[in-house]
Amino acid sequence: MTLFDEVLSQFPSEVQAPVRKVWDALGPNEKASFMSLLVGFPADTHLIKILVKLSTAHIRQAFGNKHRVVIVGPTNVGKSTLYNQLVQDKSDQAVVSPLPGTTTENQQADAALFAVVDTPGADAVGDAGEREKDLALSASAEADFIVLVFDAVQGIKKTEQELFNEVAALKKPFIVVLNKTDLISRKDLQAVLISAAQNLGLEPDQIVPIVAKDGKNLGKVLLAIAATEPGMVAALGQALPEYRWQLAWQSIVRTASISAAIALVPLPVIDFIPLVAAQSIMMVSIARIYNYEITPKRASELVATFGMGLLGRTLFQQFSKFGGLPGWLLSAAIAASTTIVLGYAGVRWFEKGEKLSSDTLKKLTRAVTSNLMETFKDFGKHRNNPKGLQERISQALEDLPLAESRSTLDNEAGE
Ligand SMILES: Nc1nc2c(ncn2[C@@H]2O[C@H](COP(=O)(O)OP(=O)(O)OP(=O)(O)O)[C@@H](O)[C@H]2O)c(=O)[nH]1
Ligand SMILES: [Mg+2]
Repeated sequence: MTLFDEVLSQFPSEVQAPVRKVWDALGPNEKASFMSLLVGFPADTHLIKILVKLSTAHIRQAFGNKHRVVIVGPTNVGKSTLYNQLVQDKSDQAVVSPLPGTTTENQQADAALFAVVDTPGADAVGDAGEREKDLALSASAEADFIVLVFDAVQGIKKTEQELFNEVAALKKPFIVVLNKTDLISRKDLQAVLISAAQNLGLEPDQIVPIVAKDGKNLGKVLLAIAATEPGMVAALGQALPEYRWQLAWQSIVRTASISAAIALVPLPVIDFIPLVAAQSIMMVSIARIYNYEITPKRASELVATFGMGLLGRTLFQQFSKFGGLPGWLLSAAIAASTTIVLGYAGVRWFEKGEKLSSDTLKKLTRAVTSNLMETFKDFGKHRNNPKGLQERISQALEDLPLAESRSTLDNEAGE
């Protein structure tokens, strides 16, 4: 069973056939964005960077001097790769290479919430190796927090144990991360963690498996760093509402594009069911962003309580009287605007348990529809090029200023 079939099976049975029809009619891009909505809260580096950026303003107010986070570990375990994930400015990036001993000096850069230091491998032998180890350990002695990196494939042997003991003896807050876990098969990962923990005298959950190369689990490392400093936790907390909105907005705008695409599919059964299905998936992912778990079935009940389908039809009748947009394009605009407003209503619902009144929903949807009609008005000539049209619509939706700030919607809703 594919992921799509699995989700579809959770919908009420009368919904499944029309949704399947629309699914089959969608292009690969829409299918892909639909599926990415299912993943919900993404642990993706790009988003973590947004969170850090949003927190920076708060942290600047809270601290004069930034905490210093030092990355140490044996050679070639991926310390510089992890460092590069954390630094803000591209020009501060460290050199990464498959050759052991690439980094030979300590280097420091701004990582927004804190300053981060990359060090040479702390396990090399010989005179050069000794010097590099001294550099790494002296940076660690000055650290406010230490990230001790080991290689998941290499595992924990005598050298790693010795380095661990030396770092632990500094009595600084630190975490142990096991990098390159992408090279370990899923079924072996737990055993690798258990064995690494055993060799270090730790519990397996005290070791964070990461993939520095693609940022996997970077969020856990950041949280561990933040947890040692209450001010940092507070800053992240203050940034969280904005961050959640940006995450939610990504779901909303993707669903709005899909909704517009659905409205453009010439179906024998024109109705709102497939739209409701897409919107329900959006609600599931918004719910996850706000730490609620709901099923698509529960989400589709929730979608129904907002009554956006009826509102969409009423607006369609009203707006089509004015002309301005051909009917097929107007349906796409309305499918998108009702989805956007529904998404916003969902955010308010999960955020504060507050249900926007039907008057507010109407007012918001009118405003967003007018705005989209204005944006879509030149798109009529692309009717015969559905792919180009789709792209234009998606782009127009992505360009709405709502991603950065939802204040337009809040104002309109009378906040
Ligand atoms: N598969 C995999 N490779 C990684 C990962 N992180 C880093 N690497 C690779 O490991 C090699 C060493 O990475 P670096 O970041 O230079 O390692 P380092 O610890 O800074 O090495 P030195 O500076 O030599 O001590 C490079 O080829 C990286 O591309 C990862 O998460 N997965
Ligand atoms: Mg390096």
